[in-house]
Order: sequence, then C-alpha cells, then structure tokens
Amino acid sequence: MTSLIIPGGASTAASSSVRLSNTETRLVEQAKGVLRGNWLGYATKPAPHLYPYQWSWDSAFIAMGYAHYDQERAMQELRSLFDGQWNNGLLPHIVFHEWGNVDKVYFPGPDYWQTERSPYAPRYVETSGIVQPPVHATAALHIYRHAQDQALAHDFLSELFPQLVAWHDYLYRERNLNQDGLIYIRHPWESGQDNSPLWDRVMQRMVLTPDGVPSYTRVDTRHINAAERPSDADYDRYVYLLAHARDCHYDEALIQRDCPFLVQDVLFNALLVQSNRDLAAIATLLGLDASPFEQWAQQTTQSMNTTLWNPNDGSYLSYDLVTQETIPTCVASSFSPLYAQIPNADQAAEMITHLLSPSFQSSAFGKWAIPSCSLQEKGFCAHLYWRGPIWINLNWILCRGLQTYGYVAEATQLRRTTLRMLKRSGFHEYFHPDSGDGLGSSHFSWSAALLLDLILG
Ligand code: 9WN
Repeated sequence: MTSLIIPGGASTAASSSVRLSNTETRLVEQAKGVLRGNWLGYATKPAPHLYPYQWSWDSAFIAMGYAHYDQERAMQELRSLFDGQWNNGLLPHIVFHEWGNVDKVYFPGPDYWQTERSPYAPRYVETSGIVQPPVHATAALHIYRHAQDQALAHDFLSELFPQLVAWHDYLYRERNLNQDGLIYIRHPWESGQDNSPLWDRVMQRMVLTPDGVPSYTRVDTRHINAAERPSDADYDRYVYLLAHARDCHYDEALIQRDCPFLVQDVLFNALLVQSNRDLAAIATLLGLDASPFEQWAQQTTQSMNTTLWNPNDGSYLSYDLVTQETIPTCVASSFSPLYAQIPNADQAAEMITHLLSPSFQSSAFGKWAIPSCSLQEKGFCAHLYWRGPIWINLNWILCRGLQTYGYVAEATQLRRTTLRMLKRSGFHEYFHPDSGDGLGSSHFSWSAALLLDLILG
C-alpha cells in the first residue's frame, strides 16, 4: 500500500517522514501539477483564468503547500507578495506584477484602483488598495518549521520580519477604531469571503442611486457560470466601496468617516490572533522581543471574547461598527476562533456541538463537509460562492481548530472527507455541499496547496 516516503523538515516541529498510500501519492503529484501550472515565474496565481495575478491570503496558503517540497519557491511566494507592500505597512490584496505586459483580464485592475493617489503606495509595482486576512506570519513560520535548509529559512525570517511587523502594525494603527484590538475591514473582499450572507444586511443598507454606481464591466462571468458568482447588485456595491476608498485617496481617517461598510470580522481577527502568536515565535527565534506581538494576540483574543462571542448558540459573530450591532449570521468561519485557541474549553465544547449539528450538515463529517454557511440561514445557497459551498481553506482552518481542542476523531474525519472530495472532484475553487461536485474555477491553487499540507503536514 505504501509507495512513497516524503522526507519531513529538519526542525522538531516537522514530522520526520510521512508514509503515503498510492492514492495520496497520486493526489500529491496532481496538486504539485496544479501549482506548477499556475506558477508565473515569481509567484503563483490563484487560478488559471479567473485570477491571473497574485492574491494576498492565497499566496500565504500556497506558500504553506510549497513548504513541504520546495522551500525556495515557498520563500519566493511571500517575497513577491511583500514587494507590493505599501510604505505605511498595508499589504494589498492583489499585486499586479505584470499588468503592463499581459492582457488586462481582471476587473478591477490598477486603472480602477488608482493607488497612485495614495502617498504610501509603491511606485514600481501596481496593487489594489484593500487587504485580505493576515495569514502571512503563520505561513512564514510554517516555511521555517518545514525547512530542509534551516539556516536559509532563518535568514528568510529575519529578512521578512520587519515587513510582517509593519503589516500587523498597520492593522493595529489604522484599523483599530475603538483601540480594543478588534480590527475592522472596509470591504467584503477584505474578509476573503466576498458574498457571504454575513454581509447581506450591511450591503442591503447601501441603497445606490443609478448615478452612484461608477461604470464598469465585469470580467469574472466570462470565465465562470454567473449562477456560481456574486450578483450584479453585489458587484455594484463592491465597486462603490472601492471607489469610496479611492476617492478618499486611501486616507484611512477619511474613509472611516462615512464608509457604509466597517465590520469587525470573526475570521479576519481569528487569523490575526494566530499570526500574532506566530510573529511572537519568529521574534523569539530571531532573539528579539516577542512581547509586543503576544500583547496584540492577547488584546484581540480578549475583545473577541467580550464583543464577538455569542453564548446563545456557541459561535462568534461579526460586529457592524456603523450601526453598532452584532451581525446575527452564523457561517463556517464563526468557528474559526477554535483555530487560534480563542475560546476556553467550555466555549469550545459548545462551538463544536454546534458545528457537528445538522446546521452544518454533519453526521460527524460523514458526507461532504463543511458548508461555508449554516443551512439554517436564510441567505444559504448551496451553489453560490461563499453562501453555502465548501471551501478547502475553511476546512483546513476548522480541522486545525478541532485538533487543537483534542477532537482528534472529528478532525481526522474532516481531513478524510476533504481529501475524498478533492480526489473525486478535482482541485476546484469550491464544492457543492450535497453532491461534492466542484464549482467555480478548476485548478485552484490553495485547494492544491492545502491538500499538500493535509497530507504531508
Ligand atoms: C476578489 C482569489 C480570490 C480569493 C477570495 C475569493 C475571490 C476575488 C474575486 O478570489 O475574490 O478578491 O474576484 O472574486 O473570494 O477569497 O482570495 O482566489
């Protein structure tokens, strides 16, 4: 049954070797093939046609996959991304490395973002003007932990450390409205879960007049069935929010003043807590003071427990800063605090009971798991982007969360279901929670990269 042994990393955190079945060996090779196909020569695009540039949190997940077999490429992935960092620390959600040289096949491109209006945006490379969830310190530490060449990985950490610190510092300086360590996002795309039912209330509140919507042409629906993508009405609001930040010249104080979308999102903050912890671990490895990053992690954890914890049904809920209200929508990422050890053991037990309930279609993850949105939510839709389909990165996050709290059987089952689904349907962007069929783009990089981590990690 065993056909291949992959050497693990040199550090104590890495496993010494991983024995693979024939099926796993095949999946590993296919996953590497997807990443090879999406390699641009300096970074990896998320998907062949739909997403032809470099995306921020995609690259962090992708680097974690490379870390298992190509340390150099893993490091380059993050280096390329940080080439687009602004000098106020903002790490943009897209870096358009070769915009001038290739077909302009994505909307919104640099001509729409016009980031040159900000004094902080780089002049040598085009970028967007929003961010995505901070998983980068986690990815950097992961590369170190799985490194074949520890000395090289150590140098890499010292090289990237100031940029990681600047990134987190930007969030705590510019996006920390109440100084409570809960970071806000100002566009649904910043959550990474673009058209989740989480944002419905906020988005529906934004009533746009016909002349309030800047003119634009969508490109995404040329590549993908429109029924699996956000609606035109959603897009109008995305573009409106983008234009608002642009017209404020990306001055955060101005944007805040009348931005209709200011949300303290559970997933974003949970990933940030873990990234702070990982940044602290990096500081320690480099012989530097880890306490500022531990303090950030503690403060955000504490505020998530006071402001975002929902004791009624064992989950965390995002918070709308404009109306000062909790957003009462339960989605898979409502359980992401498990991944960052934010809940105590009692809270965790309540959360896991909820996650294992029919709301998330689980008879302990026997079928396909986990829908991105609770089946009880009225915004649930099984085939529509972030409104119900299964996403591999959410499964990966929840798998780690279950493991952390000792729910090993459930974590193992979730891992198995995820691998079974990828084997059956290929490396799609998202998956139908009833049939397990692939949706969105095929050859999706983070589905491949995180499979590598699920098998080799
Ligand atoms: C907007 C690249 C990105 C992911 C996001 C996902 C989708 C973009 C889009 O694709 O968003 O950033 O055009 O729909 O929602 O999580 O990073 O894979």
